[in-house]
Amino acid sequence: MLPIVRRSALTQSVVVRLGLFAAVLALVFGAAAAVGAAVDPGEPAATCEPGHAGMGHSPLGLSTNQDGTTISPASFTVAAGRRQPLRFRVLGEDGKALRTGFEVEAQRRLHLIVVRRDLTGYQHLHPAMAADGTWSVPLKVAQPGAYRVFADFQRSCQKHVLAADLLAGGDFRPAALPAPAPTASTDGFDVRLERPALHAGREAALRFTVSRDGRPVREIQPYLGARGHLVALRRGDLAYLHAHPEEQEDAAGAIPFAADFLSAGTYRLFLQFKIDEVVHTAGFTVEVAP
Ligand SMILES: [Cu+2]
Repeated sequence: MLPIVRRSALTQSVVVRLGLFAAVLALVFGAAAAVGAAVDPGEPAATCEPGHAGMGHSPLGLSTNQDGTTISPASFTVAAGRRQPLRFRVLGEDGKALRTGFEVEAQRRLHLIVVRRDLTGYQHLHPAMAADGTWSVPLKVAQPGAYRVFADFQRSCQKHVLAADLLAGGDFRPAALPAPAPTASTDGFDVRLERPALHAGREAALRFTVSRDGRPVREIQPYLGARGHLVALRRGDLAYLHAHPEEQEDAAGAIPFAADFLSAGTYRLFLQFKIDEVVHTAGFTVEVAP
């Protein structure tokens, strides 16, 4: 069900997967009962063939439209430094707003990623949809610049990533992309990325471990039904890769992913993980060789 970045265990039997799926559903609905509206109750989770949705070899997130759907923001500008509603619709082939058919994936019907085009200011939001099909979410971009907004959703087991630019006027000072490094620090945590050399089109295991003051942190809470959430964006065009790990536990407390980078280039990885009810984001730059 993941397009480009995906778990390696594709050989797992469908029976085992369905068992896991049922267990996850039970967790999801149990959690939903406990915390009310935290889990999107909209469309039922789709029972897609593993690895089916969006499996393909064209990059996602480079266009406002894909497979008959189009993102239509209410505005293409935003004021930096102020929280304001971001509104958009997803239009179907007839130009009308789609109101149904958004399948729950990673506990939500739609995931919204916002990042400035220099790959700073990453945000992961979950808009709500009104009855007329308008999605909205409060958004604050800290600094002026050109931002990219990605609407990530699944319809008919097909991954869609529609993207549009959102411009924040002012004194834009692009940041230099950090050099590749095996560790990143965020909110007092140190995150280490272990990986082999990365090559275009070749699956590679990515393994993240979290520590604080030199000691491993194993109390990583589920976030969107998984141990972590990972988005990779390609420098230059912000092509979009996305994954959720399938495994709930790793013997060493790590957060494992498998990534299949489509093409050579420089990518920025944004790992999100949850500890003590707070979601943290760590960024990594990686080079992918041909
Ligand atoms: Cu999300």
